[in-house]
Amino acid sequence: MTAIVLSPEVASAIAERRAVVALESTIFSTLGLPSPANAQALERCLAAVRASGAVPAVTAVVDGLARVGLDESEHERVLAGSRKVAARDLPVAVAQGWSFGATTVSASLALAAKAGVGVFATGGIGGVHRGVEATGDVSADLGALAAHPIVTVSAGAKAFLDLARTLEHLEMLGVPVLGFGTDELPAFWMRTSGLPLAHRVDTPHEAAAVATAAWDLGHRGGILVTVPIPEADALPSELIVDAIAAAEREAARAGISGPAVTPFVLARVAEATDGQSLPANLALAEHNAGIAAQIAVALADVL
Ligand code: PSU
Ligand code: MN
Repeated sequence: MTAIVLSPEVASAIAERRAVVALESTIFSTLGLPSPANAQALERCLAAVRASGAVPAVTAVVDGLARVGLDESEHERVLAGSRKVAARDLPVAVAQGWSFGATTVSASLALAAKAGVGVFATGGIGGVHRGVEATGDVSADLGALAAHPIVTVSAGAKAFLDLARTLEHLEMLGVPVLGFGTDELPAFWMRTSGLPLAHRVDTPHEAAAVATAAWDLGHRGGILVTVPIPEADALPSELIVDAIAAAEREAARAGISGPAVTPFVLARVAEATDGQSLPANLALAEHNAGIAAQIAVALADVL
């Protein structure tokens, strides 16, 4: 039988009901951030989780095994990784023994749920892509948020998505979306999107309380906690809006579609902003990891 392999540290933390935060690996692979930003992002996220008193658990497929919690040498393989594993790919990657697969939010949530991890952090979730009327492109991340009982912490969804439709889709799926210290959906590199959220919390304990209420009430899925990028790291919207428009025109011209869209647009936005998008991306990922750890600690107290 194929099982998920937990690192010894993650296994004992779960057994002892200590706080654990799962982290996806796509953002730290070559698909998410260019080197050396990816290594810096990984290091800062791991440190942020530990600084707030939780154990980090990076998810990935390594040598055909579904893994939750990696050691140093395996972190190196994440940084070099270039094969994307979303939820639909996960069983194939394991059955066919892929040497390495970087798990997206959807695959990471599946692994974290199976391992018994209750909190997950990422930069920005995938969502409904612009032009969905023609392409039908909706990230598997949304269905995974609804399917697994996990608190996901993100800076909203990536700003090149159709954020209004992404929110509608989450509503349809019954996923509670909370603004963390905000009344608006954050837009990844920017603190606001202009889209009001139905619900707000201001502390990790309040977020944990919503999660426990959801699960007590029989909610089978997760909740999404959306955290604005720290003020000092946010990018001006003019810069980002223009960079996204240029990236999208290029993606259309180059005929990019499917799973290649997100890595392509992220890379082009980094170029178009002269690399200014990268420190922002790092800062928001680190910030989310720390908030996720605080929520995991709060959950460990009440569960
Ligand atoms: N956010 C980032 N960098 C990333 C991603 C999100 O800042 O690399 C990745 C995540 O792994 C997310 C995936 O799950 O993009 C969504 O891809 P798609 O749009 O193909 O579903
Ligand atoms: Mn897609």
